[in-house]
Amino acid sequence: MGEVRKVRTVCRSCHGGCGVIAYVEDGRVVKVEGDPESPISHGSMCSKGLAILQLAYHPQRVLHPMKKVDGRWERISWDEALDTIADRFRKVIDKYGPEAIVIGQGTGRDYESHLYRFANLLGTPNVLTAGHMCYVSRVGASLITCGNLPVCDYEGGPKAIVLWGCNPLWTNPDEYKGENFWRAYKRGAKLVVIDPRRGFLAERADLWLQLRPGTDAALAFGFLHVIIEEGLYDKEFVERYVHGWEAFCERVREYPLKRVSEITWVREDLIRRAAELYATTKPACIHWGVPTEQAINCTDCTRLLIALMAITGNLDAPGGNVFFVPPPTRTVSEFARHRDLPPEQRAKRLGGERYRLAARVALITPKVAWEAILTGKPYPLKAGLLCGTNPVVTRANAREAYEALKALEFLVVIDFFLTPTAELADVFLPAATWLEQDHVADNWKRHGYVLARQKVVQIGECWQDHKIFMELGKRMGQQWWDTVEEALDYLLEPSGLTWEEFKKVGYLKGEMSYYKYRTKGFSTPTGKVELYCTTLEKWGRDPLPKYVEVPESPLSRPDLIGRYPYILNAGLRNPVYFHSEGRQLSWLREIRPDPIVEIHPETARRHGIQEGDWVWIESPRGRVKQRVRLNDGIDPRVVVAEHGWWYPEIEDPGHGWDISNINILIDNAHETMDPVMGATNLRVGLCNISRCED
Ligand SMILES: Nc1nc2c(c(=O)[nH]1)N[C@H]1C(S)=C(S)[C@@H](COP(=O)(O)OP(=O)(O)OC[C@H]3O[C@@H](n4cnc5c(=O)[nH]c(N)nc54)[C@H](O)[C@@H]3O)O[C@H]1N2
Ligand SMILES: Nc1nc2c(c(=O)[nH]1)N[C@H]1C(S)=C(S)[C@@H](COP(=O)(O)OP(=O)(O)OC[C@H]3O[C@@H](n4cnc5c(=O)[nH]c(N)nc54)[C@H](O)[C@@H]3O)O[C@H]1N2
Ligand code: SF4
Ligand SMILES: [Mo]
Repeated sequence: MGEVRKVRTVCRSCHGGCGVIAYVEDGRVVKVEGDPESPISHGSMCSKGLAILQLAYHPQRVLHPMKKVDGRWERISWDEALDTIADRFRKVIDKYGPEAIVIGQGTGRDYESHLYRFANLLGTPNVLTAGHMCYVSRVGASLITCGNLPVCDYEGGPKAIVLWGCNPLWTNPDEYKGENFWRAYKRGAKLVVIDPRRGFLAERADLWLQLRPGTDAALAFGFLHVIIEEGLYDKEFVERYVHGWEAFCERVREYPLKRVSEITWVREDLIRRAAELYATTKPACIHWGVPTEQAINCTDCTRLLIALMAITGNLDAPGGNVFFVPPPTRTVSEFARHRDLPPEQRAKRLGGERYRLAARVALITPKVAWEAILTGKPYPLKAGLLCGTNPVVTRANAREAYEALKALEFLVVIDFFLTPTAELADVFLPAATWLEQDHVADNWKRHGYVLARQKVVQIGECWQDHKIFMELGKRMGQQWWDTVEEALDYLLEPSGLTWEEFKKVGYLKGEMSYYKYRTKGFSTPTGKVELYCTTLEKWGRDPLPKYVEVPESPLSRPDLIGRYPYILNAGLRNPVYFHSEGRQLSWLREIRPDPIVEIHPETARRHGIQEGDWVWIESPRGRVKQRVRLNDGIDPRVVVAEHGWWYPEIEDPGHGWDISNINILIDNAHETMDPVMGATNLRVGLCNISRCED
């Protein structure tokens, strides 16, 4: 037995944040455990975080760069890999311009600063993320409505909590841990759960609103209707800090409870009681989840929920939805040098004219990328670099994503494993996990924290993503630092700390203050909460929110309902997997061996299906199979399926990406997407089910 060394660091097997103590023996991590001193997690860790040991030392993990030669992977050196990429990128730039290169990532992984800097200095406006339908869409809609993202102040002691399409105990999303919610709930807060599915929290809720999937914006109108009609709003706040109140009220009047109830399937009296509970219990917060964004009403739904927070006086009030103050470090946008992207390049952003809000937050929706690759319009995309994303499994209309990525002339993928997406690449670069990197982790900045994630070990030849962007950037003639640490010093400079010093401190917390609008106003063009949005108006869009029917629903597509009679609610998470990750880790796979589709027992009876059967789920775009679990906590008209499935154990290069991948079934036509954000309607469609005979 060698000597055991303990290193304090921060997990990022989900969006991250939990404090970790890693035990190292002979240069190998032998154990990780929760750090009791972490202000975020207080010593707890989940299955995904603990499984990092299996991931980091997994036999299928790729530990060196590779290139594809005649359809087979060959090991190469970092020098050769980076020179090859720089050379190919330069050729594309010479011939088509930098905009012909798409730079992509998936969900937030604390390297946006570096990825965006690389893209901006390269001169391409075409950055593809998950932000069009997740989180960044929420941030964007918040920016144009109230200037900043409102976050639940669980620490401030809410007396009522509305979980609006959010399941924090399973998902620990963004800048939250389920733990924050649970503490506030245990202190006696009332709970309203808005969810089509009766889960652990719906069972415990004071009120559970089982809405039809995808109708959240209509339900929000119902809440507003009650609050305005009964005069339960904060009149002083509305008078002083709201822009467009009269026009907004007029719009709300178009949604009486009867209409809302018909759209949402929620009983009128239940909507009324929930709205009253929220408006009369002070303070109260709304925790919104990603299903409210993966919809045609993405932007408007966010705006409606902000309206609820604002007019009840809960915005930036202790225990309400607040604007946490981040610690003094350099912002991502400054580090990324967004201003250095020349205006003529910015103007070329794919879909930028149509999806103005997406352009405002510097991203594109995948649809326009696939179109540019497959049709050459409005101009061709020729090369791509994807870091930490598996769009073949995680994006709408997966077959189109697959065809498009296959058609790219040159593709680089940065990952741990050869995923179905990585198999389409020409060059593969091996990324370091969170155990193998030094970084100022900032996914928690909107909750007031940045955290020191320090390198515990080196494994194989893997590099942390930040270093990959730096070294590739330098080869492309960009201005970067010599080392990862120097870049971190630059990030930390406003705090007065160097990376070496910050590592010892562990984290920084911004100093919180409430009601900042009383002295500074809201950071919008009118300085107020814009329920009537002047930015949308400037863009020639409806400045007031509205409900648009789900694009593929029994109401909007009666022509499909005979063949596809069920509403598919796609993308239920489970506690052990993060999207398409983790299927190769036996600790996790033992818990969840198969993709699960939930159906109501009545539905099962109708089709002669039993618990555990494999079933085909079919939509107008194809069919995939998953395994049935019966759940009487969903509506018999709804089918709830998991996303993210592929089979690492299948050896051919497709790795079974088309067997159980629910996103093959999901549409991504422009008409189905949010008109300003390009959010894909990932969560809801029509489907049929039938027992697999084989
Ligand atoms: N374990 C695990 N954790 C994760 C992830 C993961 O894949 N696995 N993914 C991460 C990511 S990137 C994200 S964005 C977050 C998302 O995390 P959350 O925001 O919590 O969202 P979900 O878990 O997708 O859905 C939350 C709840 O919304 C319900 N729901 C489904 N459709 C609708 C609808 O139309 N309206 C309403 N009101 N409710 C609906 C679901 O039944 C579910 O109970 O989780 C993050 N954390
Ligand atoms: N139908 C349906 N589809 C959905 C959803 C849904 O609710 N329903 N949810 C959507 C949402 S909210 C999101 S955010 C997207 C997520 O979409 P993605 O981000 O594409 O999904 P992941 O599977 O988490 O990540 C892809 C890859 O990143 C790799 N990876 C993990 N960490 C790192 C790292 O640090 N560096 C590098 N280089 N690679 C890393 C993993 O090995 C994995 O192969 O999925 C979306 N897809
Ligand atoms: S919740 Fe996220 S950060 Fe915490 S241990 Fe689990 S995977 Fe890691
Ligand atoms: Mo997400």
